[in-house]
Amino acid sequence: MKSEFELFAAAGVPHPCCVPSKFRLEKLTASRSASAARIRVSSGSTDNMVKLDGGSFLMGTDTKEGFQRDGEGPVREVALDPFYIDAYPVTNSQFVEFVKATGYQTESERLGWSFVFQGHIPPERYDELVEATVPGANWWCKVGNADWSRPEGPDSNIESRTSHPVVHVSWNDALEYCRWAGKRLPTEAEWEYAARGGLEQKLYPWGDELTPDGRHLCNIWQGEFPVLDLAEDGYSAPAPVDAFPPNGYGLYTITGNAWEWCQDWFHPTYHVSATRTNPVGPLDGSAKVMKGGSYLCHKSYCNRYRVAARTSNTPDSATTNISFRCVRDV
Ligand SMILES: [Cu+2]
Repeated sequence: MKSEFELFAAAGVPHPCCVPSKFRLEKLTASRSASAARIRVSSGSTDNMVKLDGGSFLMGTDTKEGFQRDGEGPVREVALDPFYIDAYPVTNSQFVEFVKATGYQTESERLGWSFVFQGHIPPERYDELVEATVPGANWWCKVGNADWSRPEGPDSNIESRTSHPVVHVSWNDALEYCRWAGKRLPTEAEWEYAARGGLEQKLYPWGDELTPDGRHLCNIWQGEFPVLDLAEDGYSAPAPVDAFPPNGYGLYTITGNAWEWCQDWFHPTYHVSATRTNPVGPLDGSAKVMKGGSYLCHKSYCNRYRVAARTSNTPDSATTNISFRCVRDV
């Protein structure tokens, strides 16, 4: 019998090293009906949001750092209406408020497991906690009862992590949070425009140099993945959402730290001929766009902490390095 992980590969779901997939067909069907067209939402509070003017910007990259197979190119001019975006990713304490108000159970809770990074599991508890690993990416462990409030499984908690991005949230979970907050997920174009912070065609939200004057400006992996994390940036797991200086638009930890869900379905080439005014991505797909990279990204295999980088995951997937932030219309 095929393992569930082998089934993802058989279904042709993108499966990059740093974000494993859960992939349940019935969840995919439900997500498809929820996400086909442009939505406009403007009821939520604008506290801790930044209003961006929109207008035209150059999206994507044609540089050698870009992954052409991901569809990072070609560079194209995209026009956006003004919108508000959260200055920070949604934190654990904000997610607590949402769950208290609604009683919402995340997909990881209902499913009874999630993906935990091997380096966060105490070696002496590995055999007890790890039910399976992902073939070809065995640093991803299936851990029972791991979820947003117990990120490393039973006995773990978020008490000292109230200002960290909420993790183990699927795209479907993120959508429920947005609905409650009177907001929505950013489109990929909105996310990238915001992440660029007003700079044109730079690799990172602050410029082209990863560590200007030796300073770390985002939380990614230093050392040898996946065995040695030197944590030279100060963190070997998600950092508080305000751990690094903001970009030119006042947005914090927009790259590195945790991947951020976008509204759009992922396709490697759809955008080449699609509309360039308020684009929302393909009408259908099997995986949702994620942007920004995470604390597990390293240039030796995945320098997707660049603003033009993109990856994807099925809308029911969740890991210790996926989070989101919200936008709302003006
Ligand atoms: Cu990565």
